[in-house]
Amino acid sequence: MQTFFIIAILVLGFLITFQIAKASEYVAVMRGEEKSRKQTNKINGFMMLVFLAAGLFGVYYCNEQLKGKILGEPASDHGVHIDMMLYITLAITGVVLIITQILLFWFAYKYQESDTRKAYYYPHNNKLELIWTVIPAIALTVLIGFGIYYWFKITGDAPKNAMDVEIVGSQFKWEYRYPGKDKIMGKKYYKEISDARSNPLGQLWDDPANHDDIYVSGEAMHLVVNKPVRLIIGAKDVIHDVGLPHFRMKMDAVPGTPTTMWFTPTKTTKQMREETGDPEFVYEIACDQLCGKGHWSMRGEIVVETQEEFDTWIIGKKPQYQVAVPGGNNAAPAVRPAADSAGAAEPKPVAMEVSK
Ligand SMILES: [Cu+2]
Repeated sequence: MQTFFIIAILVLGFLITFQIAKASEYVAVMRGEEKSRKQTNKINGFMMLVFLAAGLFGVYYCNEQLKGKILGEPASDHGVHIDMMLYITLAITGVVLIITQILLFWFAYKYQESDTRKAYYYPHNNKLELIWTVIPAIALTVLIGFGIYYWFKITGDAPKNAMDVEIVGSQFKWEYRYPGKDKIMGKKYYKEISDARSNPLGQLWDDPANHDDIYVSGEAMHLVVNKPVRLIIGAKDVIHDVGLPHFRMKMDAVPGTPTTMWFTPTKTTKQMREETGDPEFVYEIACDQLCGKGHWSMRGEIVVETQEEFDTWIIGKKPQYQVAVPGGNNAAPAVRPAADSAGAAEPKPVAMEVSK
């Protein structure tokens, strides 16, 4: 029994010694860690300043490098206002960005851990919360208010002298329609869409307004300088988007839901070629909605020209009615049986589509 107690005391003694040794080792490690933490803090604090300087220089450098690549002066009346809104937004957010980033990184450096200073516990201040909530809220409301104003203007009623042009997207091309002499776009029905029957937009031939409508595809859309144009936008398959970067306009093309936007082109293609010094300049229609594997090929062009040039161009076009209904008979059947048109309504594949 005595031997057992002696062994037990020895084991306990060993364990206690072992634990004390281990504990002091931990304390030593912790002391070392504290030292290394303070050192890391100093380095991090300094790196905050380096990051601030590098970041601000980066903003400046990117701007210098890329400023030649922006589109230049807008070529529409709305475009001027939209650019102005963009510049105001950039100016406000730019100033806020620079001030907040300088404060953020400078404070991280200046108020890093110090043995001579204790952190001040400051959990809440209603007045400050109110200020930094209300001021940005007012600023953003004003910016958004201008945005909504122009949005309603652009999507609202076009001026009385505006011309209508229909633009329809499908995988993967743009097609256009002009209303002809009566200035009225004829009615359409999607089941009438048939390339085989020369009716790519599904025009209803029993609507006389369709008889002079001019269908254009495979070439540029033509517009008249300084004449407002209302685009009537549609799609045949998926959602596309009429993106007109030079005019600062864009609008989704949604199947079954026509959308509109109007603007006034203010510079002819010729003028733009002179201004940009680029003899190849063309106004571009870019599909702004990822619409499938051939999305990249949905590039259309717009020619902006004088009224005389436009008249000369359009006079050479034959109304689609005369193509689809030889002899131009008004009694042509309007609605064909669904079974007849179902297969033909499929959008035809275009040569530029990527093969599987
Ligand atoms: Cu598209």
